Amino acid sequence: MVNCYTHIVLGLGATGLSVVRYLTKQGITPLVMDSRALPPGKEELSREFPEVPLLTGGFDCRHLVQATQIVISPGIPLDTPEIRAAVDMGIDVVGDVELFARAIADKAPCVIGITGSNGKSTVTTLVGEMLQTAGINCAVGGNIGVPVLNLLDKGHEIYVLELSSFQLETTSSLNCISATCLNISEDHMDRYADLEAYRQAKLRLYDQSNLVVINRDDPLTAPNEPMNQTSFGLSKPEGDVWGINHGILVHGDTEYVAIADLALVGSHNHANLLVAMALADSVDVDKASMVEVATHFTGLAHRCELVARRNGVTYVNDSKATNVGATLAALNGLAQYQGEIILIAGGEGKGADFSQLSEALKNVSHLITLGKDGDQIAALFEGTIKVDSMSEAVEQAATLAGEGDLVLLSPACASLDMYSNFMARGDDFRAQVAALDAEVSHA
Ligand code: UMA
Ligand code: ADP
Repeated sequence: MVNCYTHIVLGLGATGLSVVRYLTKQGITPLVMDSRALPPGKEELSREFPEVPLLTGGFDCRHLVQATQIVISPGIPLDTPEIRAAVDMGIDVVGDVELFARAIADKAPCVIGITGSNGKSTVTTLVGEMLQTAGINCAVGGNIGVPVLNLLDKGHEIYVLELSSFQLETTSSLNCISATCLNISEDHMDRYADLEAYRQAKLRLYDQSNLVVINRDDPLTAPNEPMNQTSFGLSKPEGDVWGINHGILVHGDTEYVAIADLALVGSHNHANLLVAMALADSVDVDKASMVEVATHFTGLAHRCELVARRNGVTYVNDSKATNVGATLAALNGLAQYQGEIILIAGGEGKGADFSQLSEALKNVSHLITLGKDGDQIAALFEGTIKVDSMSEAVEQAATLAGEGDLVLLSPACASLDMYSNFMARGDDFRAQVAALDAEVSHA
């Protein structure tokens, strides 16, 4: 006979810890399980919650079958056999976002939800900044890095949430004021049967929103059936939707801000700004606040971030390009670049089909690959230089680059084969670029 726990938390990363904190606050002592031998939150759990038991190395079914609620972390697929069995038994299997949704269920709608394959963090941050500039007390969180349960009980009027397909799989009760699916391109193909299964996980957000903001330029973002909707796109708007007319971001006939005055560059960022404005508009943010942010926000770290100019060579860190779509956006954005482009790519491919990169690679003069699936990208480009480390990659790039050229780290892959996350990879790139200067000064 095993001890019986009504609540089980699966996964002990950032999410698992936030769930334990939330449940214990309500007087519930959950059991925590993680399939890893040494989950990242182990020390913090024993320090903060010594009374909460932790089982590692797998999910013990004897406990699972006795629970009334199982809260799973986004990194654990619903299809894991032990979880599937629990769902089939009728046990309430939810994610942290669903707990959050239930916790605010008696309030008026107060969530803006953002999903999509690329641009989520940028748009989430933009919306948060626009609301704050307009004097709305809002919280920003979710997949962007702050578990949603950590945002509760702090007196916020509006929650701006970045939501991943993983989180949406286990969420059904969010009652959003407005929500968007920014775009759909292949990602996480190691977890989904196909692109459509991944898309449907994302579109679950629409069923939980009073207004949906769809991307006119990406038919895959259209809802399964007509809804209360508006749209954004790079074309001139027809009617009361968001678009671009004669180089100006507009809402219907109303002009907001000229592209020439934006702090962000690249057409994908024009789209990001348009949808951010549409979402901010859904909570009555004034035009001046939107324009203020659009003209000052220069972008997040690790997303096409300029890290150095050295000997006339520009080094750009796009480590957050963890899928093919993001790298395509970076390369397409640089299509008019005058100098040579040296691309560093590769990492954990997550089952992606890299062939879509072939066309864009024609803009690249040299390709340097690294990581677990680097060879798959190397196969698309004649003369690829294969390396084993970031330091080698940056050294090779620096040797190849001349004045006016650009070295771009945009891996089209996740980082987990070599790093703890995309930030660590981007930081390594930056450090290796800085080390080039040290080498020169020692020479
Ligand atoms: N894992 C196991 N066994 C377990 C639990 C997790 O092997 O029992 C593995 C997962 O497969 C994954 C890793 O551990 O590789 C981390 O998973 P997790 O669920 O513990 O992650 P958290 O630390 O809780 O962070 C999660 C999100 N991570 C994932 O969805 C993988 C974070 O998004 C998010 O910021 C955080 O919750 C707060 O909401 C990160 C991410 O990579 C940035 N997201 C994916 C993406 O953006 O592409 C979806
Ligand atoms: P996410 O949170 O969805 O990963 P980010 O805003 O962090 O999105 O950006 C991730 C990557 O996608 C970066 O490489 C960035 O340059 C690129 N990107 C940003 N917005 C878009 C977009 N609308 N379409 C395609 N790529 C984009």
